[in-house]
This record gives sequence, C-alpha cells and structure tokens, in this order.
Amino acid sequence: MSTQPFIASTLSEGETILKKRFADLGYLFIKNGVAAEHCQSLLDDVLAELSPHVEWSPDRLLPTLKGEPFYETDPLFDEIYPEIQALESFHQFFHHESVHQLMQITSGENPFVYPMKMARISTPKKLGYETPPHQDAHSHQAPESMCGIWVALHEVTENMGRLMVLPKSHKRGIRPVHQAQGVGGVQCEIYDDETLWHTGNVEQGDVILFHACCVHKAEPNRSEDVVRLSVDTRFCPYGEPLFTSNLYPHHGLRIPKLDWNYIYKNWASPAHQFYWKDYPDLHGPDDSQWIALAASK
Ligand SMILES: O=C(O)CCC(=O)C(=O)O
Repeated sequence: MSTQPFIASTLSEGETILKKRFADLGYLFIKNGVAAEHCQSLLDDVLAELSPHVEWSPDRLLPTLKGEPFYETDPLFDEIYPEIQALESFHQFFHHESVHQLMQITSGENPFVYPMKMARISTPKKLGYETPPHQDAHSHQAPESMCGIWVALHEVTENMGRLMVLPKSHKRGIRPVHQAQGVGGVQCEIYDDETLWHTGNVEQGDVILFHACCVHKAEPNRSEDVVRLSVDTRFCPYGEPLFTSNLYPHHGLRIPKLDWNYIYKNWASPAHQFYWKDYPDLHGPDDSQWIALAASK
C-alpha cells in the first residue's frame, strides 16, 4: 500500500470544478470548509462532556487522554456518548448555513441532512479498533446519491488517527463486506489493483465529502495521549430514498436511554427537532420493528 496527499479543494474554485473533481475522485478534501470558530465552539462543548477522561491541552492545542483508553461500545463510551449526543450545538452544527453550502456542492439546492449524526472519539492505545475500510452506502443502506461529510474539530497529524480514502473506488459499485473489529464492525473488499490511498494532515475546520461508494478508513491512533475528535453525518438531495435506521441517534438502538426525547430534553430551540417527520421516501423497518430487533440482540 502507498499513500499520496489528499487532493485539496477550496470553495473559491467554484461548483463546476468541485463537482467534476468529486465525480472523478469520489471525495473532496475542502480546506477550511467550516469556520475554525464554529468548530472550536463545538469542540469546547464536546470536551466539557468528556472531562475528566479527556482534557484540552492549552499548550499543544489538542485533546488528551487522562484515564484509560476506550472505544465505541465500552462502558465509559456508553456513559459519555448520550451526553455528547444531547448537545444542541452538535446537531445544529450540521444545519449551519456554511455546512449546508458544502452539501449543496454534491446534492444540489436542497440537501437533506440525515437525522443520525456521529461524534468520533478515537483514543490512543486502542490499536485495531480504528475505522476499517468501508463504504457508507453499505453502512447506511443508502443509494449512491447519499454523501458523507466529515469535519475535523482540531488539527490531526500523523499518528493521531487521520482519515484515508481510496480514490476512484466509488466507480466500482457497492462491494462485498465481512465482519471486522472497529467502528462500524464491517470491512469491505479492496481489489488487488487498489494500492494507492490518499491521506494527510488536517486542520480544524477542514472537511472531507465522501461519495456513498468511496472506500475510506482511519489510520490507527498511535499517539501517546492525543484523542482525535471529529464529527460526521450523511446527506442527500431532498426526497431521495432514506432507510429508517438513519432516523435513530447514533448508537440509539443499543444504548437504552439514547433516544430523541433524551437528546432534546435541554434544547433551547425546537428548530431541527424531528425535522424528518414528513420525509417523502422512507423505507425499512418501522419503529416497533427496530425496537424488537434491538431487543433481540
Ligand atoms: O472518523 C472516523 O474514524 C470514521 C469516519 C467515517 O467513516 C465517516 O465519516 O464515514
């Protein structure tokens, strides 16, 4: 396997060039896609929930691990994650005008933001639990018109769990998967001729947009104590088919108290609560079927 730096894009290049690059590569790495202040404000809120397990280092300007490392589904994660999910600023982040504008590059005038929104807490000393190579089309049971958006909440350099993408991999459709350890729990097939990955250091506010079939993964976090914090969600042109698992909070079908009423309990504004209720093309199990499925696991 070899790596090359991400092909960087800027909004000033204009929609035509960006759309063409996205169609060719299957991703856009957009420098300063979201204002650093907007990211810092969300980062402060997330860190307040992670304290005392993760603390901001004012000298290094990085989140640092203070206790034991943990991974999604560990008891400590399950205790903290509902509080991060309950942050109004976390959900509103993706409905901000600047984020909406980024989504318009690939989804046209009226992007629909998926209800499920993810915060990633990649601690060091959990090697093997990093995000395996996957396609979001599989994870979210979505058509190719869906996209992913990933935003760095702080600088992420080598050995801190950077993201990697397999350029042009979106052109080969949805791939077979097998079970894997790590975020999402599945890994997709990588073909023998696919040896060149794109990666690189990112700064606070840098954004990656992924095509639904773009294969991507995370590097292991090999740092001594840095915790990589980022946020991501999915979006599509309004009206495209939406699978009902995406209507739940991330980990909501696994962590008993983590439902929308829990999330909304302290919100100041009703804006963006249950905003998908009239979505025109929902398919998949209904609420009672999802609850039964979750209970049977
Ligand atoms: O941040 C990560 O480790 C995973 C992100 C990801 O897979 C995504 O945004 O689709």
